[in-house]
Amino acid sequence: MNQEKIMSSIARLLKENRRFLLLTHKDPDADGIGSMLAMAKALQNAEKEVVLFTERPVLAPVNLLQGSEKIIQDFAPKNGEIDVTIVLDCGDKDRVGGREEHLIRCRPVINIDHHEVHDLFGDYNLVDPKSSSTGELVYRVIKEAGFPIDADVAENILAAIQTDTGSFRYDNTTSASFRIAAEMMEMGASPRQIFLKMTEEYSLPRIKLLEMALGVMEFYKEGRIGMVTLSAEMFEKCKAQPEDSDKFVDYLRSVSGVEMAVLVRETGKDCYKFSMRSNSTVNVARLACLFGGGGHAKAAGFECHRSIGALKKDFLKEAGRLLGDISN
Ligand SMILES: [Mn+2]
Repeated sequence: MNQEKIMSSIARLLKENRRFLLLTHKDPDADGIGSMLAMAKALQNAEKEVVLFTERPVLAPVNLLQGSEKIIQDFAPKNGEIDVTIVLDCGDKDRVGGREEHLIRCRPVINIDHHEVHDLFGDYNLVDPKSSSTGELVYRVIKEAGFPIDADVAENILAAIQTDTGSFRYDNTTSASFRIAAEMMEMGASPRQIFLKMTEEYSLPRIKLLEMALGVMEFYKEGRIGMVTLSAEMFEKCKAQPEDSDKFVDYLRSVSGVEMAVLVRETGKDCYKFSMRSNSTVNVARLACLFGGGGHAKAAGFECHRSIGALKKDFLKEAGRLLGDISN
């Protein structure tokens, strides 16, 4: 099925059904939650019933988005209680967090996403890696279904696009992103308000952790790879939470000559999460795939259960190979 056909099938499903379950990936970001909230409000505006579910309560700053208080963590659907499940911004069935995985048995499942690596787990997969964000795709679906866009829908769509494009700075920004953003502003969304909501004042633990992170920067392959490894002990020392290291990878990325920035975080005993950003044509999603992860060409990640020494060695070998392919 081509994209237009999928789009119209999805729009029809939305119009013809009444009870929807909305899910996103675990540790959701503003694109996941913004897409969920925009879709939910648009469906409600069309007299539909929605259940918004995440396994864990949504954290700051994403919980500041309009309507996030409607997201619940306690839901076990009875037979026939849900007509359609919509999974947003999730390219991998395993990334739909623990209990959500049970929930995606409420079929049919619509999958709306823009990840490059994708296992197409839905019955209807609207997957477009060229889209800056899932928010942009949600906008197109809402338009296709003819549901009205109010100020709340607009705020959430703009928040999704604005954050996934790094405020329209990243390579994934297209003229379509600006057009949709402009329309959302006309509907009442404010980029300034979204910026203020999404960029909370930084906590002291975060700054202490940042100080440590900058102190342990490492560079490999003639400075083309920049890496920071944060141990669980470092988080403990700073009394920092995992989300406090969000965006640290951008510091590495800003170092002249760095083509690939990598933030490694210890998530458990001999368990590490790698977040990668590409500054060049190197496709980090391909690298993530080799280690069982996924993502986009410019931003990807994976989690691995191994000792850090062996893991780093293997990672640098594969990363070096990928960089070698580029320079040749
Ligand atoms: Mn996204």
